Amino acid sequence: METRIILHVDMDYFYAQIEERENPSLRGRPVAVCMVSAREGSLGAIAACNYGARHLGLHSGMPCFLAKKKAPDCVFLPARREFYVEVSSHIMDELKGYCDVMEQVSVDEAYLDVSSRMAGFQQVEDYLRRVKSAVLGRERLTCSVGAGPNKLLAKMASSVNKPDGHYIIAPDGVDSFLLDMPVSKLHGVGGKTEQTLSALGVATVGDLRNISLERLASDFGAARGKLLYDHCRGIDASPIAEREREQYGRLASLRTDTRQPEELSKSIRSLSEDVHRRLIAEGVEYRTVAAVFVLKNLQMRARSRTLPAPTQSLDTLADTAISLMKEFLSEESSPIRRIGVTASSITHSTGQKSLSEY
Ligand code: DCP
Ligand code: MG
Ligand code: MG
Repeated sequence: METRIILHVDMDYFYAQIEERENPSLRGRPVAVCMVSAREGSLGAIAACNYGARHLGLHSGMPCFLAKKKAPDCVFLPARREFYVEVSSHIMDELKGYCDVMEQVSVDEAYLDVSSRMAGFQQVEDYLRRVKSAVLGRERLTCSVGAGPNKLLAKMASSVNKPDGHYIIAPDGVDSFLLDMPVSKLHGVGGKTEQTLSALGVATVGDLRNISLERLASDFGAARGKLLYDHCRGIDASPIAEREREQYGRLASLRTDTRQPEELSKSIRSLSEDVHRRLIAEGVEYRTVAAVFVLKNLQMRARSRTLPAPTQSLDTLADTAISLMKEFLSEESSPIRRIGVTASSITHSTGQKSLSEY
């Protein structure tokens, strides 16, 4: 296989950084974004922390009530997941322009195959800076980017100089990057694997190279054994697998908090037009429509409906979202601050229009 050039882009403290951007008075303060249990309205676990909050010992996954005890001066905010997903989709659209194939792996990270965009690794640094400034220009958010000859190394590289950093592992730098690294830092080596390896006298990635494939296969099974054998050598042939986007959505703030059906309908129509444009551009159909509501107290609610068959219709999208909005108004009494429309259950359009669409 020819040498590939793979980038891994990962946004810095993603949810928390978005909240800082939205509210500049948060800058310089420790901030944690908490998942909220929709039913009880109570705080669950921390989803994201900015670096100030990390210095106070907070981390994602930590229960929020514990975090509040540990760091009472930290700002705790409820997660606005749909909004972050919306921001994420703009970033992913931007990144797509910088590669031939892209694989989005989570809300804030993606692999980009940029092999055809440059002559070799000596040009990567320049390119990384361009990618970072494109993301910053589009969404005013920083990210960290790693480059390597495969996904394994690109991913490890992106975390080396986090936040707002970049790091490049060229093919001739793979060994010096890996050899002295603690084996626990190798992708896929968790606590239990680390223990088993330690019993074999393995502390560093370099030590792991001394263990035979047969031995690894007998201790970890054929598939995992082979993976460990390859990964400690910096080998990873896995392809960049483009994934279908799961949903297309738009969210917008209303001029004032409102419960006026006419005004909400108008917003829904215009958001639907945006979503529809993207569906057409990518040649896809949707089967599920959701209307999303951010209430006055910033809590988020959604109502969704699945249609009998996939469609690309703009009217169906808008009308369904409007009827969901009316249902919502009859059930909830809070004014609405932001409103959104999403289309999901995405499939590729067959190109055949049903008679009713002519
Ligand atoms: N996330 C979450 N729950 C977790 C971990 C993450 O909800 N247990 C969400 C919030 C994060 C986002 O996913 O902002 C991205 O996750 P990352 O692991 O990339 O973490 P961050 O972007 O927050 O921080 P970093 O700067 O380390 O990438
Ligand atoms: Mg991140
Ligand atoms: Mg991430």
